[in-house]
Amino acid sequence: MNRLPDDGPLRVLVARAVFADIIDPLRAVAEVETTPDDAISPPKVLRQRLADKHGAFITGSERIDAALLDACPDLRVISTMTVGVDHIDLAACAERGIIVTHSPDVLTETTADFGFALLLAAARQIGDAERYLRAGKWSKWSVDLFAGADVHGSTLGIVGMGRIGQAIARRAALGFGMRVLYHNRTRLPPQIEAECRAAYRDLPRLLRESDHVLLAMPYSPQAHHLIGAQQIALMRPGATLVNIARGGVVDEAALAAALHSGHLGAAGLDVFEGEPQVHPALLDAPRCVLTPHIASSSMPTRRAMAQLAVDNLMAVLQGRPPLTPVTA
Ligand code: 8YV
Repeated sequence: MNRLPDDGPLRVLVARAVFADIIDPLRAVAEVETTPDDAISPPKVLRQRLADKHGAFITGSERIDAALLDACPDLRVISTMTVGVDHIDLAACAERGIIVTHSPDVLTETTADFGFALLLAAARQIGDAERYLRAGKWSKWSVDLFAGADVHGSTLGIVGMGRIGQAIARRAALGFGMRVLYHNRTRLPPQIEAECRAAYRDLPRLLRESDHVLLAMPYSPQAHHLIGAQQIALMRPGATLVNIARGGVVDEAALAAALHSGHLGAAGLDVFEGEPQVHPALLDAPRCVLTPHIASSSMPTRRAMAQLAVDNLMAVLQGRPPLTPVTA
């Protein structure tokens, strides 16, 4: 098991440029190597930078695998400023006694706001409409100009009913009078279902019964391309697909084809399989709102995520239990 040294300085890498005032207190407990240019270190460079470190502050852009860990014998704690941990090989960390922490809860409401914003923007074709106006194409009012789908009063199917899924369900049911269905690996206790006014469905049924489907589950190999051509075919003609989970959950070529063919009414995507590359067929798909992985990006929330990541790191480096460890 990797241990902290009894004497000698602790060393930490902050792998990206994050709020200096939040990072600075780390300097009281460790030597801190920062990344002022915000460059993403390629795997080999990340290995070199972490080779002599005891702690790492990372984001979703840094991939932590067994090969990297083998090059970092002193690493004791990895603190990621994300709720999702699919970029970290948790088993490899556990084998080496490396503690992994993440930043849940503080981003739940902001991310739910954004999921809802994407749903509204996609269903009401705000992206296409804005580009049309800016391109000088608006010459007259017409009866069906960007006539999209209604969100209020319709049926929302949420796939992944964790904290963020539940926060979206509350917005949908209480704010927009929607009927809410959900699918999750495990069914929620009845009182949470009642609180969220959400009814459980298996995935095929949820896809068949929903006007809008929103993906909010964690990524795992089992979730890879969970929504492919077959699943999209089950969705209602004119339905909306929103993805704030991870790009790999959706077969992007199949989704683009369903938008081009007109089977799907709209899509709202904040995450992509090859981020920051976007599948070219999505770039020119109609009725599709695309955003650069910003669902948690309000200033107060990004600061709270960074603060929690620092607090976790400090706790472990000072021999205290972490606030929000990742539990496998
Ligand atoms: C992050 C996210 O912004 O927390 C997550 O899992 O996907 C986003 O909130 C992103 O991963 C950057 O670190």
